Amino acid sequence: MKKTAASAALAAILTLTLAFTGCKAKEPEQAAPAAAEAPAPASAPLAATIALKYAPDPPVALKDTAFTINVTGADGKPLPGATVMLDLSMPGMYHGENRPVLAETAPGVYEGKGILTMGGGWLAKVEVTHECSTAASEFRFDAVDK
Ligand SMILES: [Cu+2]
Repeated sequence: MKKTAASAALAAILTLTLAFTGCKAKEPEQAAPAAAEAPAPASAPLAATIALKYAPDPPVALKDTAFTINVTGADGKPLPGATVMLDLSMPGMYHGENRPVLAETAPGVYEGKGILTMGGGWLAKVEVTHECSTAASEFRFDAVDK
């Protein structure tokens, strides 16, 4: 009887593990055989439109900038419940990792505050993951010194 209980617990753990790695479990099915092709994305592409806004516009270096990311699904409607990552960098210059924390403030609207540490050209990479599929967009903009 003791062994049965242990087996049941193990089964529960396995189920949980499968639930958490559900996205990865699908990868072998869709793995592309051709080696010469461009590197395959980590997961299936997501049909989504990503828009980025910032306030103030233009952003001011070393002051809070509010970032608003609107995600629209293939049906043209806001896409709620996605995981959105915003990565800020200056091309050709390393300023450390700069990924403002975002929260969904309305369906399909993801907002967060960040600080741009220098005036000049910035690159915002936005990655949206929804139900194991990912979409990414890049935006270039300038921050000004006060
Ligand atoms: Cu810089």
